[in-house]
Amino acid sequence: ESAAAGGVQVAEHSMKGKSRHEPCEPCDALPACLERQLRYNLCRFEPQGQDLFHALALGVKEQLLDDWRSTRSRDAEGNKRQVAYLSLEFLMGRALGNALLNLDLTKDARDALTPFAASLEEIAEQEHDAGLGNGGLGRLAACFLDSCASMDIAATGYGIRYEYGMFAQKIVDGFQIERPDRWLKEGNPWEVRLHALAVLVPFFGHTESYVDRAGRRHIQWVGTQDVRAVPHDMPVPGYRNGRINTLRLWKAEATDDFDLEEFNQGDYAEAVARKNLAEQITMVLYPNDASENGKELRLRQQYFLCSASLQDMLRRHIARFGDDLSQFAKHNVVQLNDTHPAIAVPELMRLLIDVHCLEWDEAWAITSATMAYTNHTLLPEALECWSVRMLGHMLPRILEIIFEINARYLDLVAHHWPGDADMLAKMSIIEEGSEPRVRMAYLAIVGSFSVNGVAALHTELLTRGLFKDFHALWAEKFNNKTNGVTPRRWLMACNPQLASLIDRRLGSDWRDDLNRLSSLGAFTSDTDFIKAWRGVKTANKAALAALVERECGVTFDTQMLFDVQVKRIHEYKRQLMNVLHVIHLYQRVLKGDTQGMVPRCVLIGGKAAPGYATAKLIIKLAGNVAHMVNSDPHVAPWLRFAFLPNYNVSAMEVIAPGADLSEQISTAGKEASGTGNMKFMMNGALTMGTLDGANIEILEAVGEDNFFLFGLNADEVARIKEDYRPKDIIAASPALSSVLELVRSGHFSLQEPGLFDPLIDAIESPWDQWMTAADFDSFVSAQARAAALYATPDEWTVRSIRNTAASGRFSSDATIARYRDDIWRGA
Ligand code: B1H
Repeated sequence: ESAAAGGVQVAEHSMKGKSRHEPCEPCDALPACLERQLRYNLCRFEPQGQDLFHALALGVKEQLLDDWRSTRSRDAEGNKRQVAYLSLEFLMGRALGNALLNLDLTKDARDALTPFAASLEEIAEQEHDAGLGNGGLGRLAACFLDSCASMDIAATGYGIRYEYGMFAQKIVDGFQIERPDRWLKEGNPWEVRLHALAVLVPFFGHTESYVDRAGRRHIQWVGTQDVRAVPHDMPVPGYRNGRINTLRLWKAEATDDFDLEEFNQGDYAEAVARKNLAEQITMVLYPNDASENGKELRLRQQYFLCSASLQDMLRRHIARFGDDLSQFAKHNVVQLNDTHPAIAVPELMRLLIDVHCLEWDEAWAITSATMAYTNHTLLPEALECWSVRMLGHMLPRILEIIFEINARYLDLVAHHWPGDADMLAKMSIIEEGSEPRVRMAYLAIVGSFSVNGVAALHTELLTRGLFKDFHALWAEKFNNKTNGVTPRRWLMACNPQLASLIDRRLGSDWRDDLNRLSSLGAFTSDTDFIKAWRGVKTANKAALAALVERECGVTFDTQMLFDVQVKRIHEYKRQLMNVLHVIHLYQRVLKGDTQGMVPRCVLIGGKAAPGYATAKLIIKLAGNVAHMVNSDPHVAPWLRFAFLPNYNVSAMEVIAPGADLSEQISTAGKEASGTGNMKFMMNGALTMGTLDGANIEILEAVGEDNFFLFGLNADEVARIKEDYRPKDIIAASPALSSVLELVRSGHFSLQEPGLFDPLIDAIESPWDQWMTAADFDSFVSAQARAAALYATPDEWTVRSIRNTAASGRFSSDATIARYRDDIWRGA
């Protein structure tokens, strides 16, 4: 059966027979379960390598299966609105520690491992990160899943089961090398493959119209090449509440409808081998954070995810309420994680009209009451546009529907701005030109009842700038939802020592409502508490130092200020400015100008998109500067510098607890929100930041005395852009001049003179969008203020406590509560 014609799943899931409601034997407690997994499942008698991890994970999965099943049936029978979080990325990291925390099984797991003389920490490290995302956007999706489950919201994450996740970064001679991330090679103990719930997704072919017996005209999408989408479910346990939500990841597989012609010619093996083309769809995650991919395979991934997920939602709805889809939006909401899944808008229209025989108007009412869109960036290079030609070839029926959506919507625009042809062209979903393109953000706005930004400033810039005209048309759609991070992974699990220190002072109520951390403010004159707090920080710094020693061969001293910037490498995030500051400190030490300096260890980590030459050159510069700094014994007492390879979720679990100072130094107006900033704050780091993204709200929450603010604000950046003269600024700054001169001189590229010239040229250019020169002196003096404060350890520690105390606002539970109340009404 063709997917386009029928849109039916390959096999209906049925639970005939008697097993469904019969209670079964309660499974063993974790220790016995672990033994059994090793013996009867893994068949290992002398566990080695990943064996114990696998056995433990399978054991934990077994412990949650009954709750998983009852969550599913409760949701299938209840009346809660179901949330579908559609995302091309879920940056989950490791699952074991988080599952043990949420299921309250940590002690059981330790007991279970005792006979094997293995520590839980050691075993947990065997798990491979699920790196199915690039950075903040993917990790936000993972934090949201944890919060939804913990807040008893019936939410399903729908994503792609990439065979290869985010590449592993190696540094060779200072250069980034990408290595494939075969995260599934030893199997994934958490996932459950559900072949029975597979669906077909159509591609290519063409459309035909026909008239049915009642005289109604219909469109048929025919001659399609169908790909099977097989769900692989991962459990998402809530925090000690018995809810187990689902992350449903689709894997692409070939269907069995082989080309008979090829068969008849005896090319059996070739015909089978050709089926691999279908499986390429879910082979690899595109590693371009905050920049467009534009590749045909990427569009296939997007449509594959959207079609499979919407078919799944429709099946569930019909199983619950029968064929009447009129109440679909009341019972379902789809949150689109950026425009990557925006093709869900026309796909839901197609399924409702072509497969479920609804009229356009009713289908549109349902679709536009179901979809909600989150925008995550204003950067023009990240705004997706798909060529009309490519869409017409790959998804002909979808393109027709997009044209129809656009035509009807432009009628509305014409009504609102009568006689304004420019407005029509400007606001059209189709960008005209020699190669017409579909503006996916516009499609998402038109098809959604809610459009949100991810921090107050970001939402303001969206409504005043990028989406100004849409705001004029539909002000009621726009709303802000400042990002957050889950306090389970980002405080309780990654920083157990700090969590238990807080328990000892506040009791454990804060674990259910992070706002209660504000009571820590009462202990900022308690010298014992200050001492204990610093003790925990020092222990965490030792763990971070051990990571740096192992990965970089650089020795960090826990007495020194730990100054950390970890995130994707991008010009707008200005790692380059951070490196220039390191060079500035290095020059001061060489000159003997150490008055007021404080010994400091600087750490930078992050991946560059493989095709992003400038970002890769910044990594190389960081490595070369680190080499010079670290090999000079005169510098060692004052300054150490390391570039940490392969920064990922698991690394952050060590880094955030061990940082003193968190670098959030993007050019104002460019970082939509940031979420790393929140993880650092929660773990008691002070922020060095610009007035950008959520930094503004962090500053507001913690107060100016507890935050190092510097640089231009977003309005100033926009204003100065008109007449930006970095050369004059550099000439007026002795610090910046001498730093740039030293780089220019080849001091950090003795073998390759001129290697870093492109980086310096960019700073000196009047077109430098990132305005490094404009902010440099302000950055240096904010860094000096940080050093001065660090010289008074108790003063610093008090501010560290205040940062954690004020971090409750940035729990993703608070964020999700607002999604639920304002957007997901009824969830
Ligand atoms: C963010 C992206 C992104 N914004 C395109 N946009 C991608 C865009 O592969 N692609 O095509 C991947 C990612 N990612 C980030 O979202 C923002 O830069 C952060 O500021 C923000 O905190 C995060 C979560 O909202």
